[in-house]
Amino acid sequence: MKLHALAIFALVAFSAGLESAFAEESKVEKPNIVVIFIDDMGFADPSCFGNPLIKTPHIDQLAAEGIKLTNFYVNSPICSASRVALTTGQYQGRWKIHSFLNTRAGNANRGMADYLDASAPTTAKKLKAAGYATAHFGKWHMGGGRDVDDAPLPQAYGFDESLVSFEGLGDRIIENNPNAIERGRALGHGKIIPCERWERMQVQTDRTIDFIQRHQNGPFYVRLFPNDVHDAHVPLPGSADKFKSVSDDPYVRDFFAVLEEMDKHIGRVVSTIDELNLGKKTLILFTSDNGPTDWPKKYATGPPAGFTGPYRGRKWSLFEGGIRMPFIARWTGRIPAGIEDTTSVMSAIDVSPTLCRFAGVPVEDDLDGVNRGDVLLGQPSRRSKPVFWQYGHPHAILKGGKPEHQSPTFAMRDGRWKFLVNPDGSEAQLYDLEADEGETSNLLTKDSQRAAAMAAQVVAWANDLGFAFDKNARLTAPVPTIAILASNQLLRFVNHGVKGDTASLELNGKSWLDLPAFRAPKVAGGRSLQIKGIFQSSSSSGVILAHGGHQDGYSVYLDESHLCFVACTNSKRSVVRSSVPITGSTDFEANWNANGEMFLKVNGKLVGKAKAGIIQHEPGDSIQIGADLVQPVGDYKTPNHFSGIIKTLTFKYPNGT
Ligand SMILES: [Ca+2]
Repeated sequence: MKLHALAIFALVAFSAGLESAFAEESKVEKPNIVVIFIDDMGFADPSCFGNPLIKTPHIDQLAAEGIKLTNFYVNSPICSASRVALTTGQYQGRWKIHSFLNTRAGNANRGMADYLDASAPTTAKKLKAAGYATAHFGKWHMGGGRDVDDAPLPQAYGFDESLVSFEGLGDRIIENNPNAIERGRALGHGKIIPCERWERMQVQTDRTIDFIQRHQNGPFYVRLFPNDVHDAHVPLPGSADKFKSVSDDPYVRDFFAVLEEMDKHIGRVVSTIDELNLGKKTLILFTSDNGPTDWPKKYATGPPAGFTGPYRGRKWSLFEGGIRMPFIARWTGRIPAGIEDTTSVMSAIDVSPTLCRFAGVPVEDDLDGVNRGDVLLGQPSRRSKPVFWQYGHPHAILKGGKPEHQSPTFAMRDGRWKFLVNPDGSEAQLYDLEADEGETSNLLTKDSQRAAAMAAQVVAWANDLGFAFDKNARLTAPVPTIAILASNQLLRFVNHGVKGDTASLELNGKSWLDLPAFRAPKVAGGRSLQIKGIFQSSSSSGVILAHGGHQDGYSVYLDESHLCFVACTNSKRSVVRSSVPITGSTDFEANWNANGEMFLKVNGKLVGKAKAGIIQHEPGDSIQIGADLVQPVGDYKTPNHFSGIIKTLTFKYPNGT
């Protein structure tokens, strides 16, 4: 009797299983798919996500006809890396694209590939195999351009048609100036179409519309990846004037004009779909690749353009403003119109498996992303796995232009919890995003057990991806820092007792600033270096700054009132020393160029030079201001503290990364 009941139960369960499998099979609709991926658009740039100053009526209309997700994340706060994750459904670290793709040397220096390996899984390959017509129009930045001429064309990743821009190969639009066109032509592989910056989105949208019209019988998969709204913002001359009443800053007005133009072209794509009566057959996704720009120099004239709403951080940050993006999905009749999901976490790596499931295409087991189709169709759910991020040393040193925007290297989101930490355990931060969306209240010490458990998960993920992480590191909360300008970014030095601020550092003979090695810009291999500042010392000796030791490193220091610039290359020490003693407030500039020559200027005059050669290995340890710790670079004893004032200290790495 018992057996019989079980058998019936099994039979019922089996047929129910069959039924649901059948139902699932019959549900496959092979929708057309349009993916719009804006460049550097902030969470609150579309007015439907909170733009406080201007309207984006076409994006708003799209949102009103579909679903808005407010917990959608890209997998990197920078272009190339974010694009690889979206394209493959895998964390970009698996393909060694951790930051933006640069020149060959720039990629090699950061341990990065020159392009996405053509064997990577892509949505386009899978949809093409299932009968979709496929195309990519717009910014590529997954290989090709600059001096990289051997990257595969978009066709190698499953796209029948493509038109890219300067960061890609194949037919491409190139900025309309002779040098850019010449550089583009030199790479070969495709037709060069000269184009003004303000015309790019028009051209990219025209191609998208043409493709949709030609393939209206479907199914089609088309990606529109505009170069807008990345800076520099160059709108059609005169078109920004209308924003004079909105902003006094011409730079912000230009951004608004570019944003408005972008919005208009989104409207053209959606109208095309509706005019062809394809709304019920077409899934449209709209989002951005990372947060809005955050160059330190922009803060000199006002805040940089682009809005992140309530979120902390911008581009180059793993705080929410760098990675949480406005997301809209529209599929007329399938996605309820005008709804908003404020709880379900979805990530860019989920897009590929989600689209493939809608298209009835098998999804590999080794994708990091998960199918979030139900969420898009209006059924909120918890993501089955946490989302992880890595952005920073040694692959990327670009960080935000405000100290509080700069995040640790690793991050993790699991349900309502966000955890961030550096590979040495420093700057550990735990936030409850439901209670604290601005990431202001660090719960590390209040909920240390949760933090430790999340740290263990980050370590396991880092191991899986091949990132270095000290699993025995003690988690420590952020400590006070002082930011020093280095080329186009702020380097955040840990403050050990220094008074004052970025503009004027007061050192008392015991205090110093320390830039952890994982934040230190690289100098090996002939990267040029320039250090400038003004100092007034209250003693005759002391280190102004030092990086490294007697094997490889450099320092600027006072020795018996003579200013010295020393470099050690492969244990050979070269010293440039001012012949005249230094008194009072003194301007200095220390240069070490790519040919290995050192120059020291005092009060604008060259006081000495030397041929030091080139460092072959990174100094390895931290950069110190006001001391030389661990191993001395110069002929002095550690720590050789400086006492006095150092003003407007800046670093430049003219050909660094
Ligand atoms: Ca970008």
